[in-house]
Amino acid sequence: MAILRIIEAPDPELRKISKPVDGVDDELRALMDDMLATMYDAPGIGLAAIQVGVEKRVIVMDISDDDDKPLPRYFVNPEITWTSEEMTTYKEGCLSVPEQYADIERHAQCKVKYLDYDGNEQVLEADGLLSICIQHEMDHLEGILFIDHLSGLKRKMIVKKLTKAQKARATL
Ligand code: GNR
Ligand code: NI
Repeated sequence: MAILRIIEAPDPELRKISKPVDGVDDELRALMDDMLATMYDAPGIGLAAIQVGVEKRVIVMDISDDDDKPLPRYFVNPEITWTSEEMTTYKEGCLSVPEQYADIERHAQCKVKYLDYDGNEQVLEADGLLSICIQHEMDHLEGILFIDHLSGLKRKMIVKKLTKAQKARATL
């Protein structure tokens, strides 16, 4: 297993629309293993393949509490088939937008259809943090970041901070 480099905004790679995969084979499972290791190492609760530079509709996730045993989840070619009218707001962060957090409004519940680690079709009804995280990761597959849900000014301030931090690191 390998820890992969996580791409950070404003890298244009993050704006790509990820492509469906043909099916789940050993090569894709190896990618999902590396993504999960990268996510745990970061640490984060979700990771989309495009965040490690792979343009595939693949997501890994684990929202279990640190004290509980790990509960890795794998979503291949996920599709949201239903969202609730009820909305919810949560302070989100993103491994590709380091150290920036903002309240984001999303659907409180959603249903998602996907292939699991073994390539079997699954449907999942999610609420709470799971529902939020699924919508956050689905956005990545469309090249959308959580900061895109903010007003122009708030977004610009965050992008400015990121660019400044990157420049500071580059001159070290
Ligand atoms: O680790 C993460 N935490 C998080 C918190 C609130 C809402 C969404 C997330 S996902 C994020 C990891 C990440 O960037 N996934 O794309
Ligand atoms: Ni993210």
